[in-house]
Amino acid sequence: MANTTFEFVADKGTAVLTVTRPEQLNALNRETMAEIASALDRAAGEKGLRSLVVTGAGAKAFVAGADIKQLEGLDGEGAHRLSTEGNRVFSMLAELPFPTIAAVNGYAFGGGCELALACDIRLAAENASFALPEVSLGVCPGWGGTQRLARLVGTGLAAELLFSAGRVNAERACRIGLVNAVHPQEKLLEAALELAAGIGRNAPLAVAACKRAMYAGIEVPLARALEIEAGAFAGLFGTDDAKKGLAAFGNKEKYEFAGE
Ligand code: CO8
Repeated sequence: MANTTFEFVADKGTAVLTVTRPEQLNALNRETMAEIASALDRAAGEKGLRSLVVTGAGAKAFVAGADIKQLEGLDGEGAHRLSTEGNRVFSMLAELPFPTIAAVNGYAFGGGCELALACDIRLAAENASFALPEVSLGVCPGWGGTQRLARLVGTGLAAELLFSAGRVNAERACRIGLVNAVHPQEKLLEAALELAAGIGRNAPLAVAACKRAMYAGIEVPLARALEIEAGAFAGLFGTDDAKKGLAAFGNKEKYEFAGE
């Protein structure tokens, strides 16, 4: 993979997907998107994987957006194809059956911001900067930006960011809930891996059930959402992990969840 790397850490419990086009500030061209898709395919099929960290190479950028050079000259049909294909890839990321953490180590603009938004959790380096600058280029976000941002921070803040194309620094991003925490640049990956390891110590099927129920639930009325949660809760009682985890508490023992 020339434009991305995919590595396992922590006894294969966590994988790190890094976009590696630092000379272009990790901008996403077609090849890079295809590589991300195949890395996500691999992650989805990897038994025992409990989390994925997504980051960018270098000290300047997470991902500075879709590769603008590939947008020039597109007609409506080509733009629709590119949007649909990007949405397919980012939805693969969003729908992975385990948690995903964006370690945003610099510029997260346009498609880069949308990549971070497709993750479950965002951590930022102090130098991180977020923007959806598409309207300043005469276009609008096409990889989920108008949808996932509004769902995350609400329509008022999303409207400001979308309409102004303005930048949000790490401190403000944290204040408005766009990121969960801010770390010094050199500690960011370590913080992401530590969070991933902590999540990985919990029962994977239970974590997956939380993820499914949470995202399915926010799309429907609360009464239906609570039914979804009840179904998720009930479903876990057939698992070994629930039986052993609950029994271990009573016995004052520590149980290492096997994901079964
Ligand atoms: N695309 C292509 N190349 C880029 C991009 C990008 N998004 N961002 C940076 N680069 C390249 C630059 O062209 C430059 O290359 P070269 O050295 O060959 O000239 C190199 O990276 C370094 O960049 P700069 O010299 O500009 O670095 P600076 O530190 O001066 O500036 C910035 C950094 C502020 C991040 C600046 O590069 C910038 O403004 N980049 C563009 C940011 C942007 O507008 N991103 C949004 C793009 S649109 C988008 O993402 C739409 C997503 C939805 C697509 C839907 C498909 C239909």
